[in-house]
Amino acid sequence: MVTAFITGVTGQDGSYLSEFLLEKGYDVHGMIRRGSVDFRNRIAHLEGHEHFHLHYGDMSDSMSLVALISAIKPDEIYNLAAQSHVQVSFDAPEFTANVDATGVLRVLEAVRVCGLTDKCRVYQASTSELYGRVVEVPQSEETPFYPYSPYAVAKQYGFWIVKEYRDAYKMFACNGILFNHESERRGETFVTRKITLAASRIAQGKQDKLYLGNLGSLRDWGYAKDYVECMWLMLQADKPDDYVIATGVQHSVREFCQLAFHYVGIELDFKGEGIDEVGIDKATGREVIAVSPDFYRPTDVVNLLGDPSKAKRELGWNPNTTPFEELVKIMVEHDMRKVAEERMVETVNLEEFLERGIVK
Ligand code: F7E
Repeated sequence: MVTAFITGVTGQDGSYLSEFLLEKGYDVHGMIRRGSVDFRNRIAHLEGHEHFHLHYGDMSDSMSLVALISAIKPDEIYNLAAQSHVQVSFDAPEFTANVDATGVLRVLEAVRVCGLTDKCRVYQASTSELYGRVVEVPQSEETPFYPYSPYAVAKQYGFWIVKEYRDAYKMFACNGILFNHESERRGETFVTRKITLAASRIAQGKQDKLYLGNLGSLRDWGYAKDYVECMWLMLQADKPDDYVIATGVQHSVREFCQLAFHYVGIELDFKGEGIDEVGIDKATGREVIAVSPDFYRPTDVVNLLGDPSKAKRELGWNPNTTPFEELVKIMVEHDMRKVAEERMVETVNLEEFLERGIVK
């Protein structure tokens, strides 16, 4: 039986990857952090499975990583744990560096000091944010990096330390340069989920307006469930390498809004520019989207489009299993059901709280 160790198991990708590996007959071990609130909802349905095990540990705690890796002796490690919110990385840059940069080193060193360098294969969750202030469009494995946030700078260290361990110690370690990947399990403050939840609440009369930042930002959005397969494929290859994982199709935040609102039965018209731009419900003339400076970033990455040719060619991965339109539909249908179960917004403060997106 193949044994996998997943850091970040409670996240969107960790939960899909656990399901995927369990289905393949793996013994899956996940690392969780102790917290005062329950954040295990994405994996609750897996708890109790005879081959699914959870352990306490932390990316900032070398000893816990060494203890877990030496006890589990995994064949494959998927390092998905991160402070993954780009805007939050401006507010907590040191924490982000500790987890997203040095944390990767801790995992690699744990593998080495436990004597597992030859046995254990390592997948590192790298990111399209490395391309940052892009120097070319589309971006491939050959495109130079230009990280443009504390998050991306930390992830750049993670990327290079993986390459270093591959060269220096001949470790089977790979970087998956994943472009944005979304789903009905996406965190509620990332832009796609924020939009599908707000569209659902507005359609059901539970929210008045959605406040967003840069509507012109362009992203290559794929379905997270499809992307976890590629993480696994990378570790099954003959040799370790780095791969761009993307759909090769690009849309703006504005287009995402238009489609999500369309699926809840609201056709949008956008008027104005920059901070004055608004989204209007064509049928009623009501303003349902407005721009707020709260959601602008000090430096923003605005033109991401991936070229997944290498993953397609070398790993046989299909980048277009779930097209953009279907992804948005899956998310909206899920959130329409979720919102239908929510109680009515009762107080002015709570309403404001919801409208403004709670936190960035
Ligand atoms: O922003 C713009 C925002 O927060 C997308 C993470 O998984 O993918 C993710 O990072 C774009 C940005 O994701 C709002 O300025 C406008 O240009 O959904 P996001 P992200 O920053 O691309 C990469 C691949 C990762 O590695 C990260 O871990 O949308 N935007 N208005 C907004 N973004 C948010 N969050 N909220 C807004 O109101």
